[in-house]
Amino acid sequence: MSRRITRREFIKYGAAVLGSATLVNGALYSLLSQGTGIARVADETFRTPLRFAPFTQARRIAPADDQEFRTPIRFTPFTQALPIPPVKQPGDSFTHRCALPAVSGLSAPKFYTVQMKKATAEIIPGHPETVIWGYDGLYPGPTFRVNHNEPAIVRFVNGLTVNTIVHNHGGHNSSESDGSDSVFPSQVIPPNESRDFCYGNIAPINPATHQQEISDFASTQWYHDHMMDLTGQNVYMGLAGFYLLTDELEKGLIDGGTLPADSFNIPLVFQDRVFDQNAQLVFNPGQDEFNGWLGDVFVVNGKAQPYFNVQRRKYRFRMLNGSNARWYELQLSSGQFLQIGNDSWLLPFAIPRTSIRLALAERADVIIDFRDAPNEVFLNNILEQKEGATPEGVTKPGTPLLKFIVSGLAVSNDASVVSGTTLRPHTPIRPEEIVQTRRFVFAQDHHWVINDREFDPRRNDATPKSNTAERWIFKNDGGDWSHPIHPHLEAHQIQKINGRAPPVYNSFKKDTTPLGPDDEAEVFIKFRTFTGRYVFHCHNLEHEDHAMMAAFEVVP
Ligand SMILES: [Cu+2]
Repeated sequence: MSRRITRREFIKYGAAVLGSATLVNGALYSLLSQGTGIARVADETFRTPLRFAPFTQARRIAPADDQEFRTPIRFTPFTQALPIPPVKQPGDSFTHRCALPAVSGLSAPKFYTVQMKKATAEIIPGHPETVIWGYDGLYPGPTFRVNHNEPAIVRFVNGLTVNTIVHNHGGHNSSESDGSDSVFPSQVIPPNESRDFCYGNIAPINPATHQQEISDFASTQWYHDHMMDLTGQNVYMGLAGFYLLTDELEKGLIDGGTLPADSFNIPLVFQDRVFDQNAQLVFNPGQDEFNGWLGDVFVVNGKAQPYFNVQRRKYRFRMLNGSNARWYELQLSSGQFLQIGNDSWLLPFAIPRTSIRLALAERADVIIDFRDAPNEVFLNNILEQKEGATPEGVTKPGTPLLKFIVSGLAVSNDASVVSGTTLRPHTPIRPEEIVQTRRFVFAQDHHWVINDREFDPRRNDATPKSNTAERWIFKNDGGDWSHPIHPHLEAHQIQKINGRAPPVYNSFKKDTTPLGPDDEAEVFIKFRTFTGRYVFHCHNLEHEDHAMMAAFEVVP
């Protein structure tokens, strides 16, 4: 039975954490929160049972006892440049057993090899390098840039000491290459082994025409670890990167001068981390009863509070919330965003936004116009969050995550995109296509559950028929938690949030739908191209790891 638990009074972060992190002009930045009186959990019945390979691998990455909960070191922010992850280059072909989708028009695949390994990186300026686990030893991993209909066969080699598996988030891929160990255990990559993942880089296939639905072709995916029970740890240690796709339609927008060229197209992943006195990562989510592990150091592309030099022109940023449990609401100190994409997909038209909230794993593809900007512009997080369970209210001006240093004269002939500019067409799933309604309730019952049950990889909780559309209702039964829900394989379209139409920017394609406390979302989802087993789950990585996941099987 689902049991409602009121907001607990224990294991709270110090109330001053985010307040003390607020700064605008780059003065010395104290990360040390004061007076964090950490109490032990009183409610023993609350324990997550950890039924799936509990603690078989190091969960506690660095000593993190109750007295060493917050990052005890300081640094001066905005003294180091924003790192831009390198573009992953294809290499020699290799023998593989991948089944690429049966689609006409595919070109020869490109072959990539990625080595997962331990490395070090200077995350906090002026402090020792931090041990990370990176794709190719990089944090974040290299950025894939791939073309429509040009398959990528990626061999991931595990040079770490933990099991891994790779999920290409937002991808439309076979079950085998989807990267969920729970439904495809043979794709788990044990230490010193490798597995191949085959990405067709196609759009879903319309069964009537046998043509790809170009309206559903993705732009901004990200790849990250997806090992049940270890996802939070593995992503926290650095296993995440961007996977960007493009097609003729998007190239046309760029070549025609509507969208900025690739050199002004920058990925930004926002993450929060805790460090010890030696600048090493601290991770111990059990300390907060798996509500979600929050950091107190804000990291963008693997660097704590960097700066980025920009010209007076329009830039395109792929903004990703890559944190374990922290939500963001992003706002500029001057100017506003022009949103051109939501999660993986370009929007049908550009939408101005004064601030953008990103739940876990959500992305916003935005244009920032610096032509009339002052010499310094801060990208601020105005959302307060003191515990992993859920964000709180908005606070201004918030915490600056990134400083843009703007210089030069405004360019003429800049990208032409403005509010309302047409981007990718949207083909809605129509109500008359719906053949089935399913309801999923996300709750807390000693552990994180869906419809009162924790995840069991042997069980299918839905068996949609291929080439049909369904109505899925996601209900958050908890007044104290938020859950961003992510079904694999397909986009979904939000019809209603709490009985009302969603805001326009959330009314097209999504791959992650945030549920605030007590929220109910109704979405349409259509299952195309592939049959087989997939999962959907909460994307708070601690909730996901502790059983808030379900499997579904697309059947012929
Ligand atoms: Cu959750």
